[in-house]
Parts: sequence; C-alpha cells; structure tokens
Amino acid sequence: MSTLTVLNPATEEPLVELPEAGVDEADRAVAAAKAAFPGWRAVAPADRGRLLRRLATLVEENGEELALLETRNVGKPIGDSRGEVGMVADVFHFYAGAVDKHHGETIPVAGGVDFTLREPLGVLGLIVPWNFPIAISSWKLGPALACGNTVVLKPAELTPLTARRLGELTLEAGIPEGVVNILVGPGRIVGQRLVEHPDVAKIGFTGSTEVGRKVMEGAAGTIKRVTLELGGKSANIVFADADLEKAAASAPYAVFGNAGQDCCARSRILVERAAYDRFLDLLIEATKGVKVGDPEEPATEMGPLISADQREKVASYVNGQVAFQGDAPDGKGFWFPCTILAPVENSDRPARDEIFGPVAAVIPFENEADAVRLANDTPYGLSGSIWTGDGARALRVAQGVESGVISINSNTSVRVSTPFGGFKQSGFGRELGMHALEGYSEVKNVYFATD
Ligand code: TXE
Repeated sequence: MSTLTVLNPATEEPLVELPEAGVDEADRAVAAAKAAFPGWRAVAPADRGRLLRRLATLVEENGEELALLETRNVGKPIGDSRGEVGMVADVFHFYAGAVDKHHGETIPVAGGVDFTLREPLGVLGLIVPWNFPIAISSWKLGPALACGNTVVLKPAELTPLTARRLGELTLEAGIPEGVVNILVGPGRIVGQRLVEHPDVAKIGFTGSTEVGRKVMEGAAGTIKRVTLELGGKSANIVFADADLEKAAASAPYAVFGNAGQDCCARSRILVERAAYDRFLDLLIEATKGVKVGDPEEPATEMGPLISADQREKVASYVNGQVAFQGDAPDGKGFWFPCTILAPVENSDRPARDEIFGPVAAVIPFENEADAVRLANDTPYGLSGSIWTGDGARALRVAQGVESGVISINSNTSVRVSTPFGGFKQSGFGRELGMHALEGYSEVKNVYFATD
C-alpha cells in the first residue's frame, strides 16, 4: 500500500506517514457500512440520541488534544481550533436532541389515513475539504447518524488527522463498529469510487466547484443523491451610513480569517463611493492589527496557507492594485501576508475567482441598486454581509442578494441551529440546523385504507 505524508504547514515538517487507501479499501469501507446499516437504523431513537450525546461529551473531554491536532495539521490559530472543536461538540449535542424531533406528517385524504415516514438513506459517502476538517466532518456526520445512516467519511488528503481521531471517538462513545468508517486516500481515486459505488446512496460533498461538478456527473450513473457545498466569492456591502469604524474593524477577520481559506470569506468588499476613501483608510489600519504568526501561540489570528501549491495560486492574484500588504514570517511555512487590492473593478480577476487566500478586493459602488447588481454579478452565491444604519434598506438588500446566508451589521455565517448552504454555483442542499436532516433522509408516504 502506498503512503501519504502529512505536513505541518507552519513548519513544512512531516507530522506522520499514513497508509493511503485505494479502490479496494474504499469498497471494504462501503461493505462495512452496508453491513452495519440494519443494526444502526434499528437502534431506538432515544438510544441513538444518547450515543451522539456521548460522542459530544468525548469531543469536549478531548477538546484540547483535537484542537492542537487541527492546528498542527491545518496551520490554523489555536484559538480558532478551540472554537471549532467546541462547535463540533455542540453539533453532536444538537443532533443528539434532533433524533426524535424529526417528524413525519399526517395528510387529510379520502377513504383512509395518510402519513409520511422519514427513513434513512443507507450508506453515505461524506467528502470533506482541508480548510475546516473537523468542523465540516461533524456538520455531515451529525445529521447523517441522527437519521440512522451509516457512513464512509473521506477527509482531504492534506488534513486527515482530526477525522481519524473522531472516528476513534465514535467507537469509544459506543457507536457500533462499521457505522462510521474513515477512509484516508486521494479524492480522484477513493472519492471518485464513493461517488460511483452502487451501494452508496448519497454523497455529502464540500470542496471546490470544479470537483463538485465531477461529483454531480459521477452520481448521475446511479441517480445518487448529492448535496454540494462549494466555493464562494461573497460580498461585504458597506453603505456610507453604516458604523464605518465597526464595519472596518470587523472586515479583516471576514476575509483574512483562516488565512482566507474559507468558502464564506467576504473577499469582495463593496463600499459606497461617498465613504470609499475613509473606509479604505480604516480597513488598512484595522488590517495592520491582524496578528500573523505561529499558530500555536494563543494571540495569533492568522497562520500560513495549507500548502505550497495554494500559496502559488494565491500569489498569482497579486500583481498590481496593491493598496496594502502586511507582514508574514520568513523561512519555513506556507506564509502569505494580508493583502488589500484597491480600487478593483468587479470584472477584474481577483473579484471573479475564489482566491482562497488572504486577499481582499475593495470595489466602489454608486447606490443601493448598484450594490445589489455588483453583489450578484458572480457565479457564486454562498454568503455575504450588509452594513448600514437604515433597517429598511438592510432588509431590501438582504432580499436582493442571491446567496444562501447573509448577515446584517455582522460578518458571521455559521451557527449550529441555522441552515447553511449556497445559491447558484455555490451548491445546493443545506447543512446544520433541522434543515440538514432533509438531506440525510427520504420521505416515504403511507396510505392506510379505512373503509
Ligand atoms: O479542493 P477539492 P482542493 C476551493 C478553493 C481551493 C480549491 C482547491 O478555491 O483553492 O477549491 O482545493 C476530494 N471525486 N475549495 O483542490 O479538490 C478531495 O480529496 C471525489 C473550496 O483541495 O475540491 C477532498 O476531500 N472527491 C472549499 C475534497 O474533494 C474528490 C473547500 C475537496 O477537495 C475528487 C476546499 C473526485 N474526483 C477547497 N477530487 C469550500 N467551499 O470550503 C478531489 N476530491
């Protein structure tokens, strides 16, 4: 079997060498999940909830170890990793409580009683990216297990460590062997195999729009269900009547957080012309305050990029229009400084592509209609923000922007109990909250004649 070397992106040092799965291992994992399915779907709802609750508690008890593992493998600041591991526990607590609250309906019909059942799909392939490895694993695992499915979870090649540990914790929690199978291997081989495997009922995918397209194509062969959480190029819309200081203090973290490797990154900052110069000055001042450095230092706010390839890709977007560039450590590690490009046209390359690095494009707009037009002039539609002191305008713009998630006078996108997912080429299906359960179950209609 070939092996995979897992690196620390802050030091470029190898962390561990792992065996790399191929098609045979993928098939074995699917077979194990298939064998475990009848037993798992038969577990009483309250007991399934209890097992998920135990998993949540184990994540809390092992929180510091998981956070450090995530930081070393992703280069993510330890404060961020602690927050994300805390969310993972909350996600399992939420779905522990959701197991017996995901109801069917009764529907008035002639001559009988009609009701719906929510049934598990069977074996699911969960394909996870490298930017939020443990968090995104939990967003898929929580609702999948709550609905009674069994899973094969494939973490990204670059960041398999926390998913593997989570797999161990599911067993420790008492979730039976075979219910959760972690498969470490290349996407184009084992990911593709899951997509095409006739015994896999659904793929829950997060990753690039390009691979998302391949997943959809591959799934067509077996009419597999898919949910896709793909790229973004979200707009942070700042009107002249906003609290500019507050908007500018928050904006750097909305695009430089996770070194910009965030599908929700507000990497297009649209600013009303009347406030453009003032806002840009405030934004640069705020960006100077972002602490870039050793991810294991508690004060660090931004670490390195995930890989040398990613750094090369990000650098290709920075060749002019640089209004500000911060500092980053020299030497080993895939470092890239916070970079502000201004003024940028929405048709320029840095405003079109998901850069997935710490690069913000600041774009002027003339009025409300122009702001909505520019925000929507992108193939993506994942997230976004509106900053204004005018409540009615905030609500008009929130309705006008074509994206699955939007925040007003805030840059937050993700909460355990609220739906998350995209419009347009950012994908479809919703993660988190009760909405996620729709994508992890089938509706069966039953008619019982009474005459
Ligand atoms: O993603 P991939 P990559 C974007 C971001 C980034 C770019 C490339 O712009 O720069 O994608 O990142 C698995 N069949 N996002 O190349 O390849 C792969 O093993 C089945 C946005 O790392 O999409 C991994 O587990 N699976 C994003 C997962 O897909 C396949 C998060 C994602 O990897 C496969 C990550 C195949 N043929 C990157 N090929 C977001 N929206 O958050 C690969 N995979």
